[in-house]
Amino acid sequence: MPDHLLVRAARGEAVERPPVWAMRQAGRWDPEFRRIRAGQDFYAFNEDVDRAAQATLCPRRFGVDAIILFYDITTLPYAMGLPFALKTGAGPTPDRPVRTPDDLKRLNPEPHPDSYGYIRALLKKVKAELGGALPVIAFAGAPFTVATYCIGTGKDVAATRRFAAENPAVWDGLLDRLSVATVGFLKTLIADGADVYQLFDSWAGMLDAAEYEAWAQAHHARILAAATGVPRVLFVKEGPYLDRMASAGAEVVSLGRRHDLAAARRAYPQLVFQGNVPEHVLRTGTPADVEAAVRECVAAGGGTRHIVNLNHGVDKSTPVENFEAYIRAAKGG
Ligand code: 1CP
Repeated sequence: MPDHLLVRAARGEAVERPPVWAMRQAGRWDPEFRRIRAGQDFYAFNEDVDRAAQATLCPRRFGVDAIILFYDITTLPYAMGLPFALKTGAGPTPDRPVRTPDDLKRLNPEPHPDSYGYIRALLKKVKAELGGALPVIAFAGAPFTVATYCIGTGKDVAATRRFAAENPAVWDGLLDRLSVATVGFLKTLIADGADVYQLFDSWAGMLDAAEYEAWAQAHHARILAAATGVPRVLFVKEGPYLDRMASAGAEVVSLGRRHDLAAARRAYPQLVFQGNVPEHVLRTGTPADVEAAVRECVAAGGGTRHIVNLNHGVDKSTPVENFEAYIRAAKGG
């Protein structure tokens, strides 16, 4: 079986057209996903491998060029010993947020692969069902973004800063443990056959340059240096520090709207860029608006060293016909 379009593009090879997928493609914007998910507790649903596989494969019917596994960035700290519940409006919330050195000690930096055995089983099942037709993307949250959920602050960066200032040893220890665990987790999924992985540092784009260096960049570099063997994508939601992202060690950098795709390609010819169709056009525009935005992106992407994606995840209010237009236009239809 020849290598997948997405894998070839991620390696920088000449391709017939740029591949397309979307962050958060398996999600609540899709009525089929909502039907399968049917209000069950998020983490219990995820451990039900048959149904999690159905959720993972939902976007296949739209013609995407890759399938991202259905789990969450909090799945790993859950396996490390920190249970979460998904609360409406608040996102993943730990039953007992990490506060003290003792809380930290309860987080196992080397969880046994059986503790996330349902993710490994999901990967195996999804690969079997795809029969090689599409590549499978595994992912992890980067330590900074995952740590914000472990301490219970999420995207409230002011509250995260306060926690780090008041509990520097717990904060640094938490980032460290998450880094170690993330490397082990990704290496396991690579050995199990994941074709690509993406590291999501969604909230690190709100950090100042010094914080970014210590809390984001250092950990990206460490993880990307250790978990190798497949193409790697680094995503920071509207990340401002392109130069740092470009030197973290990932072959592919996911680009937001604050950067110009054609200019980024000229500045970093050795990299592959992913992005950067504006998510809000899918959420609020017409199918014709979406097609125009995709065509503009494909032109700026120059045909190679480009993976079509959004600047961030598909919003839950996105109309299905706009997602269809997104894929159709990326494929030149
Ligand atoms: O009921 C549901 O189904 C809840 C929605 C949901 C979904 C579909 C959550 C809760 N997690 C997921 C799965 C998920 N999460 C995937 C796999 C599916 C896919 O991408 O198609 C991925 C890659 C994630 C990653 C994730 N979770 C990120 C990074 C990406 C991003 O959007 O920036 C983050 C920040 C989270 C946290 C999270 N998980 C869920 C919620 C509601 C949130 C909070 C997000 C926020 O506050 O914006």
